[in-house]
Amino acid sequence: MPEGDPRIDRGRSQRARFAVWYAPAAMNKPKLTYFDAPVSRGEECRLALHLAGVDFEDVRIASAAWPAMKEQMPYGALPVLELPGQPPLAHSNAILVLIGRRHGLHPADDFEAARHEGMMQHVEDLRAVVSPTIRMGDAEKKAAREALVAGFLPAWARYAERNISGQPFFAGAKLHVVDLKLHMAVRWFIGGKVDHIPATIFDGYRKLMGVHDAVRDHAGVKSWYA
Ligand SMILES: N[C@@H](CCC(=O)N[C@@H](CS)C(=O)NCC(=O)O)C(=O)O
Repeated sequence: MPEGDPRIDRGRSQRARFAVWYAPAAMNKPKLTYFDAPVSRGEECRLALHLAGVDFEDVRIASAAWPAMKEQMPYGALPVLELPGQPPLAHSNAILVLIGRRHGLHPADDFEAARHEGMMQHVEDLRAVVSPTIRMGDAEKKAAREALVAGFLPAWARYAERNISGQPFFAGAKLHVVDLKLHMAVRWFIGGKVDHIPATIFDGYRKLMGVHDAVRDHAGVKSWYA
């Protein structure tokens, strides 16, 4: 095939470039790598794969093993999805959108898809603000989280609420990957395990809590935890 021929295997040349830092292992089924905890970005990707009916290898990394692996990851973080014959894919939203597109869990309409992706970014914005408080000492953490309770978190929930267009899920009767992401974000706080943030923080946001509850009660989600 001549260079520039549309039939050229662009995937192959892309994989060759990745091979500089990533040596693909022989694999015959998708592999999702994340930390050994049923939370956050990794768990929402596991749930998406499970709901999509994908038979995947669920690789769980112990914290102690992570420093030695970090540089091997595309962006030095997890989750990472590996598909047979492809370079590893990082960033939870990219992973979720790919799974969603391939398995009917993300809108086919491009504008509606972008609207879902906007909400998925809104969840990432929340994580970017709250996650740094995890590593703070007690006094600093208390002050930072009390400030979040007074300002950022209610504002975040208000913006989420105003953009949820359907019921019980983000866009109506059907669950999409955005719902998994919203569920995981809300679940983080309402379990009452985040010090200095009341478990009731999102109580006044009916649609947001509705998405959380509808995902929790979804048969496919229940079967993942069964
Ligand atoms: N934008 C990335 C963020 C990934 C990220 O920060 N992952 C965390 C775990 S949720 C991580 O790998 N932390 C360990 C580290 O950064 O060394 C995504 O959406 O996946």
